[in-house]
Amino acid sequence: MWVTEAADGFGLTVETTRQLCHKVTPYQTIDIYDTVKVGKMMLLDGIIQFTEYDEFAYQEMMAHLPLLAHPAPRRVLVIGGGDGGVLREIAKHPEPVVIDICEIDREVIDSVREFVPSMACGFDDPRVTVHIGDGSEFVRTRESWYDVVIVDSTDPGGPGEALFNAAFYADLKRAMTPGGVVASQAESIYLLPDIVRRLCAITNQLFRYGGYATVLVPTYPTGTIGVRVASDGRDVTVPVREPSPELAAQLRYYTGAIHRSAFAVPKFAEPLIAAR
Ligand code: SPD
Repeated sequence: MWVTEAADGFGLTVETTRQLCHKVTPYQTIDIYDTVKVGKMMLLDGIIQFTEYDEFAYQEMMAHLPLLAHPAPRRVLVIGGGDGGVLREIAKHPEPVVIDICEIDREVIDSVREFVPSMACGFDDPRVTVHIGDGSEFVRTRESWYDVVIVDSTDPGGPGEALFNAAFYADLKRAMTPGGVVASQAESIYLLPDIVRRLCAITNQLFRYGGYATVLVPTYPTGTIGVRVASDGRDVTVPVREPSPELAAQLRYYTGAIHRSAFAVPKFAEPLIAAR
């Protein structure tokens, strides 16, 4: 059976062998398949969130870009990210003492725990505390607390909608320590340029430094996705620390060289990234 993500006038089709999970929750539908080529694959509301084949690229860049752009990230927050992949990457760092996650849909966590342990292992780190709730409300409960915030959202339109507006980012900035770094799922410059522009405009208004990093992920439509990284503290396009040998040995995508090169954008995308 071929399963297609079809959205925004574009599609990406994957050959599956078996459906492992189908749930309808108050927030979204959750589907997990086994596939011929790309391992287990999870979709939320019909949109591919990860496949085991290439998820490392996205999770590594979402986590290591902001963590290695901060000199000493002790408290880290993930908003969304209920599949655990970003947590798994954060847990490879010794510096954080607090790793909080706020995921709106407990069923995402439970489904991944049951069917995709290679992702859900991120929840096993003792520094991780899980909060079930709306991330846009959660950030209002903290002030000057997190050194790094990672917004691992779905696309706007579903439960992720609230994570793409200016009020959310203003609250999020208040929840961050001075010089804190935020990294957000920032869509594809080819598929959703208006969303890229909106996210960059919001964060350009709030933060002094920023950049849009391209990540190669063949199972996202167009084969690329972006990570928007921003901070008031320093230029986030250059790592302040290199990965330790222990960390580097566990990585398949992120290197210091990738960090320094990923923020170069093609000419047509320059106005999107500079938007205000
Ligand atoms: N267009 C798909 C965007 C998916 C972003 N979230 C992925 C979650 C992986 N942790």
